[in-house]
Amino acid sequence: MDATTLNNLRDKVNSGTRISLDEARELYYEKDLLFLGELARSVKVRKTNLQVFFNVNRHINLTNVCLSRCKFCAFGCDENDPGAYTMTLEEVLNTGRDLPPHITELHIVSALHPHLPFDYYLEVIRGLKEINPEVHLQAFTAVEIDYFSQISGLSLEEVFKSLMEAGLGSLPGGGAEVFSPRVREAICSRKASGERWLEIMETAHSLGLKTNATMLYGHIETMEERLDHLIKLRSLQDRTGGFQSFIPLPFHPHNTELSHLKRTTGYEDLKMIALSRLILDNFPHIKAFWIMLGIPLAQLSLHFGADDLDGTVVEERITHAAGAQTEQGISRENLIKLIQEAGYVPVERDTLYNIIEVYGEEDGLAP
Ligand code: V47
Repeated sequence: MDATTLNNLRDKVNSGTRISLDEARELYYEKDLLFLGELARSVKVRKTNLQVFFNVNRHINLTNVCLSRCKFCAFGCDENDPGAYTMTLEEVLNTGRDLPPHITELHIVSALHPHLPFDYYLEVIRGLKEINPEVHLQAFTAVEIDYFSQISGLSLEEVFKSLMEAGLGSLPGGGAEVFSPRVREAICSRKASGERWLEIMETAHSLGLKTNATMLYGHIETMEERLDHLIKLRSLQDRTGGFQSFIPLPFHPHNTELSHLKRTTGYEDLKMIALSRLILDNFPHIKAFWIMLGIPLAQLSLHFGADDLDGTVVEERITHAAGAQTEQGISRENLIKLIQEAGYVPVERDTLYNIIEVYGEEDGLAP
C-alpha cells in the first residue's frame, strides 16, 4: 500500500469508521505488520484502554467419541478406538465437586457421541449447577446444539430453553471453523454448515444467551474465505449484539488427517489477531487463547489488538491432542504476571465480563 492509502486507512480507523471488505483485503496484503499492529492496538486501547482480561476457569471435555471426525481434529475418535472415553455423570459431578479456588466458569465442549441421549447433557448441566450455583456454565458449541436438536427431535428454541432451565449460562465459540461450504465439504462435511452455525448463534442471542465466535485458520482455506467468515460474523453481530469475544484459532496439524500441513507462523497469527480487531469493530473483545498461541505470542498479541487471554483452563485436550506444546493449564498468579510483563493491567473477569478484580503492579507476584 502506498503512504497515502495507509494514512487514509489510519484516519478512518482512528475516527471509528468501519472498514470495508476491500479495505480489509488491502490490509491483509499489507507487508508492514507493525503498521497493522499499531492500528489494531489503537482500536483495542479505545475500547478497553490498557486493561487485559482473563478468567479463572476449567475446561471439561465430556467425551471424545465423535460421529463427525473432522479432518483437522486429533481429539475425536471412534467408540472402539484405544483412547476413546466418555465421562459418566458421576465422574462429571465429581469434577464439579473438586474445583480450584476462585473459579467462576466451567467451559464444557465435547463431541457428537453416537449414543448419549440429550438427557445426559441436561443432567450434566443441572448437576453441576446444583453443586456450584455461583459458577457460570459456558457449554456446548453451536455444532453440538445442532446435534442435540437432531437426537432429541426438539427445535433449537426448545433445546436452548431446556438447557437454560437446567443452568446453561452462555455458549463458547467453537465449531465455526471457516464458514465456506467448499472448506466444510472438504474437512468437516458431517457437521452443521456455516449457515446453520450462524442460525444457531442468532437463535441463542434472541433468547438472551451471550456467545463467543471462533475461526480456525491455517489449513486449506483461502484468504478470501477468512475475510468472508469475519464479515459474516460482523453482519450477525450488527443484528444481535450477542457476541462477546472473537477467538482466532491457529490450526495445529499434528496427529490429524491434515498433518502434512505446516503450523502457521507467528507473523500470520499476529496478523490474524490485528485483522480481526480491525474488521470486527462491533465485537467487544478479541481473545488470544494462550493454549493455542503459546505464551510468548499471546503476550505479543496484546500489542496487536487482543485484550483477553482466556483463562486458567486446568486441563485442555483438543489442541494438545494435535500437538500443542503449551501447558495444560496456568495459575491465576502467572496469568496476572504475564499480562503485567507485557505492559498491561490485568483484569480478572467473569464469563460475562463483569469485573472481579483489577490488579496493580504489586499484585503480580502474589503467591
Ligand atoms: O471448534 C479443533 C478447534 C475448537 C484443532 O469460546 C483446533 O471462549 C487447532 O472453540 N488445531 C474448540 N484448533 C476450542 C474453542 C475455544 C477455545 C477457547 C476458548 C473458546 C471460547 C473456544 O478448537 C474447535 C475447533 O475449531 N480445533 N482441532 C486443531 N487441530
